[in-house]
Amino acid sequence: MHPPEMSAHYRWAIFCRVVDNLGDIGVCWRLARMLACFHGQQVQLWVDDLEAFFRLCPQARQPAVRLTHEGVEVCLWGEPWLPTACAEIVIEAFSCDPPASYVQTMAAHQPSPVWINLEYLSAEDWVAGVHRMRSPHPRLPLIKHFFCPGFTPATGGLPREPDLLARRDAYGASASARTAFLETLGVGAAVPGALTISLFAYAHPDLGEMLRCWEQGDRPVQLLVPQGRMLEPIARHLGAGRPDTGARVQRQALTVVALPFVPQRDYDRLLWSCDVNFVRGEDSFVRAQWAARPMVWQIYPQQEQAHMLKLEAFLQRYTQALDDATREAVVRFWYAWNGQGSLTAHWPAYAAALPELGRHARGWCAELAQMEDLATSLVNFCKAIVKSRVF
Ligand code: TRH
Repeated sequence: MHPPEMSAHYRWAIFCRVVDNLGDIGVCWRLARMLACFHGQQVQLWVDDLEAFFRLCPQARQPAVRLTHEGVEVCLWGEPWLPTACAEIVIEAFSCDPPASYVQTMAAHQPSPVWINLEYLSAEDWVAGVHRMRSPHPRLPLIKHFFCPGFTPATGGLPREPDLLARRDAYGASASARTAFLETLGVGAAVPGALTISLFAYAHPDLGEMLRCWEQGDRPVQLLVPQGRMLEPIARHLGAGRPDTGARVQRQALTVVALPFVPQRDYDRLLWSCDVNFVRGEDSFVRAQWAARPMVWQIYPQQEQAHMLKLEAFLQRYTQALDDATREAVVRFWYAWNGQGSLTAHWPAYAAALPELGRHARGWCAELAQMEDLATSLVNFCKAIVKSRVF
């Protein structure tokens, strides 16, 4: 990573609405933390659902509507909005519309704050055209800039802590670190020869079919499932009650272990511990790429199947360097995991391709790591605007 040129400390406000799930706060918290910890910025994170934040950061939990954690001031974005001093850089995550009175304060501020709309991640080609685009406010003297994370240097890049890959490699070099970490999650003795899979997903109508396939497979599968909406249907399939954290249920070749919901700072180590990671949404999807292991992505479903275009766009980039057979194995299984195609028909080819996919995942990760990371490109972009407004 290139160290940011900006040594000045600016006041940042990040606005986050938790629409559903954990991706909105997952991305915002990660970005806020990176700006504070690695770029020395003064960051306020306004979130309308503190519970969602505490789920990711249980160690920060306290009965307060404002707290400081890892150098970030985390504040409840409550209603009504109380007058608050304006930051120099305002990030509106995913078009969440900061409070109207805060926008008025921004308009009255001299010089105008930098206003960024941080977009959702997409591998589609249009992203490069929208990234950094200016959008003047229809009435107020304010300009909003679109900032798009992405997979090419023409975008804002991906969130990546500067020490992430070194920490991953150190962890990977220590079998005892892996065993010790998995023990903290209640994963007991390893199943000999097993394929260890982490599973984080939305509901899937054919999940039972997939589980049966793993039960009946030649290779043992150890399925690690953090607390969340997957455990209920898995328990139903297994004919068990909802497994408590630490519960371990075995059916033929399949062993399911119910994990706690892992704090976000530990989730990487779960991904680094597995042979295959099933991930979803945005943030876990990016972390699985930094884990440099085979992964299966369940994209956040949108109306009228709009998400399938995004899936296709990513697959086109991700599988470009693969031979035809391996590409087909990935594309077919990922489509099946996203509701188009048979999971059981396509799992064997995907499983057979895993050694090749492991090599590929390392190459893909190394390529992505050449790009400037999201926080650094944001800092450099905002610095240039601040400078142009002051002088
Ligand atoms: O929760 P998600 O489905 O979030 C989605 C997407 O962001 C989607 O784009 C957005 O529109 C929608 O939310 C509203 O998946 P995502 O993005 O992977 O976020 C999950 C977060 O939870 C991520 O930061 C990783 C974290 N996590 C843990 O910290 N511990 C865990 O045990 C697990 C399974 C996840």
